[in-house]
Amino acid sequence: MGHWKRAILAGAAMLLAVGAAEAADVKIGFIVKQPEEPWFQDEWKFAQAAAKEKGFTLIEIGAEDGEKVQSAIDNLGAQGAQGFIICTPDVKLGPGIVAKAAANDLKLMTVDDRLVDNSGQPLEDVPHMGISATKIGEAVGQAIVDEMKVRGWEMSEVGAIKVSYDQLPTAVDRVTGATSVLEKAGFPAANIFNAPQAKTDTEAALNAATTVINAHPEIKHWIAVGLNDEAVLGAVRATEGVGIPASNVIGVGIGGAESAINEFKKPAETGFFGTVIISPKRHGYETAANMYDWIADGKEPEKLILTSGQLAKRSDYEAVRKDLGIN
Ligand code: FCA
Repeated sequence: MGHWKRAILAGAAMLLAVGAAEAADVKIGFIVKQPEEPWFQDEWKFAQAAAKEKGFTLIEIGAEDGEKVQSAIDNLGAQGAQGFIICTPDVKLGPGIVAKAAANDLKLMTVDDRLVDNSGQPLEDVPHMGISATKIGEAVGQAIVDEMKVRGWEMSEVGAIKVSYDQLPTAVDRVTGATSVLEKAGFPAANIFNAPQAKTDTEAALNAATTVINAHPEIKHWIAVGLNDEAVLGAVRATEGVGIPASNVIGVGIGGAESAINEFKKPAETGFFGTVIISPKRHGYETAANMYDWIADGKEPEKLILTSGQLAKRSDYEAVRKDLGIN
């Protein structure tokens, strides 16, 4: 072997070694708005699986408000991270998050909730993975329409609790998807009652739904929709709180994580009839893996990926979860 050939080979070996050393140095942050919510714990779990597989470090951070988001990003910068994925507590923080990420030289991707600019338009330059909110909402609405038929309910005697959180566009799309299918099926628009929740958790939904139920003693049966399982569970708890039997309630959530599963595992059926299961595996594993490929190989992630969902009921949720690879 000639002198120069050996030199080239040595150079190539060195490059490989540098590449490997870099992989171990990659640090990626995964910031979520509600760390106590099972959906986000699942996202973290699957993001950690990507970290293990690819050999990078994943830093999990919960940030419930704008201030925590700002300090989380600064912390990541100080720790020498190269990028982060965020589900923000407030999509209007968009321009601020972009600026903070740039100031700390961090690559940025969003998950679940898409950042918006000052006029409410999505920040299309930031790679995002979300759910196909309208379609999934429509699946919720269809599941409820089908079950009302099975139970032989007169739609004029049914009230819909629409647990809403209008500052979050994906929440608006989800519930609007559901109510549009209801209305197309002949559900009276006047029987759809708005229950705005102050926060996206079960307690806030329970409070909002209780107000609606108390205001409408004339309603015989109740259905409930919302942006996630927690919202619908809050509405179901509200019906229980005023003594409405489960057979008079059809709630269908979105998510399919532990909150829904615990409900399905209860010995007696509750008003929580089903959920459209979405994939924390795709949202956690894929965003983390895509961020890694971006940092390590300069491979830019797709700007927008929307994932789908699948209806599951008490009777088949285990099979559906297995199907989606989220066991
Ligand atoms: C939003 C909701 C979460 C989850 C996620 C996909 O962030 O708040 O519960 O549904 O979208």
